[in-house]
Amino acid sequence: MNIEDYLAEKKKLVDEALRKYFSDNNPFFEVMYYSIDRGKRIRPILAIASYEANGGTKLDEILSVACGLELIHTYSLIHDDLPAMDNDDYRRGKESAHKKFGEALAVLSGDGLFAYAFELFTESETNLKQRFRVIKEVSEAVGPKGVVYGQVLDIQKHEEANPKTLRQIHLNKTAKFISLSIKVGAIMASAPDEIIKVLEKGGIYLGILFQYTDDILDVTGKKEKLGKTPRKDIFQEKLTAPRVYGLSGAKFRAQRYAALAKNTFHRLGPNFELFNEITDYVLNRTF
Ligand code: GRG
Repeated sequence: MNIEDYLAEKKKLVDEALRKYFSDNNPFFEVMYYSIDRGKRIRPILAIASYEANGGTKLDEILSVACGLELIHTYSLIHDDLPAMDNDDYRRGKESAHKKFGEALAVLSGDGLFAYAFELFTESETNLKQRFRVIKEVSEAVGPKGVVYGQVLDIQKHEEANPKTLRQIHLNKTAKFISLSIKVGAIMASAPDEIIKVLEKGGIYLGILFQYTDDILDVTGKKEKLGKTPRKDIFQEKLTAPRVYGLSGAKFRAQRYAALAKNTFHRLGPNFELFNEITDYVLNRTF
């Protein structure tokens, strides 16, 4: 199966599970689902891919955890779009949550998704030890030691194009969450710690690559294809890879991070070959 087909197949599984988690509930679930709908599902797909590569076979077990990751990711997008943060009216090819429902419901949607994610992480009573570890790892990666800190750095005014600050933003805002997604799949499949460590390292390189391509697409991408507003980083004078290294420098460094990720995943043998293909897909992505 080629990588596009693989990603489409897993995305379908995640989309179906998400629909299930947002059905038969009070009308606020529809409000939250509006923002959940239409994502690329990269993080849950990475969790599933890692679970399967590590020999996991119980799809339902990993799906609830994978969907929880997508809920947290979506909460961060909703809050990022708010007027108090990046102030963006367009997300996932439609009006962002505050534009559609007003700021109060957008804030509450984010809050609701964040809490509901942790309910999904505890969904099954089996693998209690793994689930406890997943919750600990998630809390670390998406909270003040990870995504939230990355956002704190991202919203600051950066007069200087400092490469060290750029790396801190990329690492915390994006890479730790991407790496976490791979890690939780491995934890849920009871992978040995030596493998988890290598996956985590490869995941950090892949995550930095993901943010490089995000920064590059902000310069080169089209609104319809991206589903979000391009050129916002330039307009808001954000600290991005093209600002620090120039567009061609950023593209060159993206290739270097892809090579670092692939060399790392390669150490794990043929079962993990898929991660090399995912890395190339991220390097060459157009949305
Ligand atoms: C508000 C705590 C808080 C954090 C916000 C998500 C975020 C941090 C900022 C949004 C801007 C940004 C470039 C974040 C880096 C992560 C990233 C590349 C998000 C976009 O993820 P995709 O491309 O989006 O996977 P879809 O919509 O496909 O899920």
